[in-house]
Amino acid sequence: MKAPVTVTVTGAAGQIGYALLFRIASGDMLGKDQPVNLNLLEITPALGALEGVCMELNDCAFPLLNAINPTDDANKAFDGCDYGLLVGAMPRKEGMERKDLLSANGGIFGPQGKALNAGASRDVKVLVVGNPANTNALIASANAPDLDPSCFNAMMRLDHNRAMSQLAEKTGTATTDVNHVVVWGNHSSTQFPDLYQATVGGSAALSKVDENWYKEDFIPTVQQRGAAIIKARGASSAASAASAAIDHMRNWALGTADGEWVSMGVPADGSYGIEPGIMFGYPCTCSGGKYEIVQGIELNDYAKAKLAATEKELREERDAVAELLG
Ligand code: NAX
Repeated sequence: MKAPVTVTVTGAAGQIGYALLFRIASGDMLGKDQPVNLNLLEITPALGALEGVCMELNDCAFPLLNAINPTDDANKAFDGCDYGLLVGAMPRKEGMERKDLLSANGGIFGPQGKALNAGASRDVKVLVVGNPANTNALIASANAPDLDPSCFNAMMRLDHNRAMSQLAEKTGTATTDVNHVVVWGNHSSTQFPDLYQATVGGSAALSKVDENWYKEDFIPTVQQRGAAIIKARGASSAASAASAAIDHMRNWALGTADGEWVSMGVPADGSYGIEPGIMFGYPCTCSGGKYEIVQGIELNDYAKAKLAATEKELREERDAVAELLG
């Protein structure tokens, strides 16, 4: 058996946390041969609820769960952290402007970035789930100057999985037949779910569905899936978000299959004309614990315009939190 690694989850008593922790502890994220220590961060008023979650984790008697450390102290939570899932965030409240939401979250992700900088493993993998995920990831990274920016990702995987599933359903295939779907840009309604490279059973997806369905039905369905779930369930997506976080981390840590692409929010590096300084959803492959942005995709004018719109939104978000970026 391997030595245990430390996984820190913030917002651990929330609804995504509840769907996430049991899967991490059962080995779905890092493999059935990888013991884990769970460092669980919550705000002080939620420590009681978190205690209940810890009781349930214990009651599962998971063979891979080495230790559980609940706390309301970010420095303790991130001490020795190998994998960080930053789920806890300030929800948008009635009448709150986007700028207020961004700076309220800055008050969470700035200090968490500093705590990661102080105590985490130097090749920690941090996935930001809490919204606005891309800009929260940027804030955390900017506050962790001693960690390489590539240690920080934002979650686009739920959008990616939603796109895969919509395409499989439309074409009467399984998600395992679908590949090279990309969700570019921001985890918001400006995201661009791209089917121009996508394949279904090895053939071009757009030879199997008509372009009108793609642009008028598929894209808005994927972009607005979160709102549709809230309407149907009366609560925001939690199990699917947790599952996407597991998928993202598993691929990042253990690799993607040969030829498989996954969408990851990563620091822009100039690829596809996106200037550095924002966290942008790109097609990626992973191996040896590192991600790489897929290069060489030809973007048509439609795709270029969509990328420009989501890039613009991310730059505006970044500018709105400029004072938090050091
Ligand atoms: P919940 O409100 O159920 O849980 C959030 C938890 O975070 C609460 O228990 C709260 O006490 C805790 N928290 C708040 N501030 C904290 C802090 N400073 N340190 C530690 N914990 C803190 O929300 P949930 O449904 O679990 O969603 C969590 C976040 O995920 C939200 O920001 C949500 O918008 C975001 N989502 C992101 C998705 C993505 O694809 N990137 C999709 C799903 C989800 O909407």
